[in-house]
Amino acid sequence: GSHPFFLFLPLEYSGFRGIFPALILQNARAHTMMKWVVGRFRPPPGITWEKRGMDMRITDLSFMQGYIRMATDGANMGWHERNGGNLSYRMRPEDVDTARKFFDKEPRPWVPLGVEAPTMGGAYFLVTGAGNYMRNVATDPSRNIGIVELSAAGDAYRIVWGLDDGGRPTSEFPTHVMNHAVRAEATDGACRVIYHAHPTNIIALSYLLPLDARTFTRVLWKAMTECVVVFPAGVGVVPWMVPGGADIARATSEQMKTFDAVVWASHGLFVSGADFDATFGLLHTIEKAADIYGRARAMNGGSGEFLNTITDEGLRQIGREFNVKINEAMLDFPAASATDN
Ligand code: 2HA
Ligand code: ZN
Repeated sequence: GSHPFFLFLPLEYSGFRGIFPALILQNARAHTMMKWVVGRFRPPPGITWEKRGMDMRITDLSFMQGYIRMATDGANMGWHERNGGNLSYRMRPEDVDTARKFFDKEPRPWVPLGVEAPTMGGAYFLVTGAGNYMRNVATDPSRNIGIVELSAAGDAYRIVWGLDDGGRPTSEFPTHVMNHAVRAEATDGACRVIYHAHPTNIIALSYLLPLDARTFTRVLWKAMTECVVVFPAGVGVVPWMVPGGADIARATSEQMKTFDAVVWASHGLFVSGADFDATFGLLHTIEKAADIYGRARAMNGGSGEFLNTITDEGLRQIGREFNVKINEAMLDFPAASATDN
């Protein structure tokens, strides 16, 4: 049977004031019948069925809206050519509660994940489908994204909503799950979003710089003043690897123990965050810093030796003023003693 629901119906137009909360219906037939009954009230223009809480769609849920907006924004930024990039959201228990009535009556079969993430056992993820285009998520959500449930052992998944017509989660799903496990642990459970994109400038930079975290972090921190506040731990780097498998998943999650952002050489970027805004903003900031560095170098005749830069002491000063703990291993000189202030 279906779930009971409450109908909160403003009755201004029938002479009542306030809210009428008393209709509790038990099944789809009663739902249809009540739509007919309530329809007799002739709602004023602008009061849709959705606004009355009837015929609510899964895409009306706020986590869905946040996901869809981010996918669209990323596509509009040019970070998702063709089927490039993918996005996953680890659902809160309350998200699962509100979404559950939309789940398939019969979940699809379990599929091995290829890696194991025991701490993620039983979690639900909203995730991009393999081969699907980010730019199509908004226009056709149930075909391009899906909700998957992880097995109790965290080593298999099954689709419970979406990915219509035989779709499956992104090829990078193993990396997403392992990163969720590592970042959830690193942030006391705060991290909920993992995002992979192909932003132009950070990829270009991976052809110029030595592929180590310290070099990339210093270049990006010094390219734009607020970078060190946005990613005070720095960025990790994974050398070129074949994408989509368990090896790159393990290599990335190893870096994610220290960093909330990891560059994939000649490929793109993986970032993590507590919500859609923080995660999108992190990738945007890193990509913009890479853009500025590349332009400054081009303006400088190709050289990375600039007339002006932000000093290491300047970075430390920002850390003190903004009260963020900067990863000292990325800085050149021993931290100034308290008496130097
Ligand atoms: O989703 O970006 O790395 C396609 C990819 C794989
Ligand atoms: Zn990719």
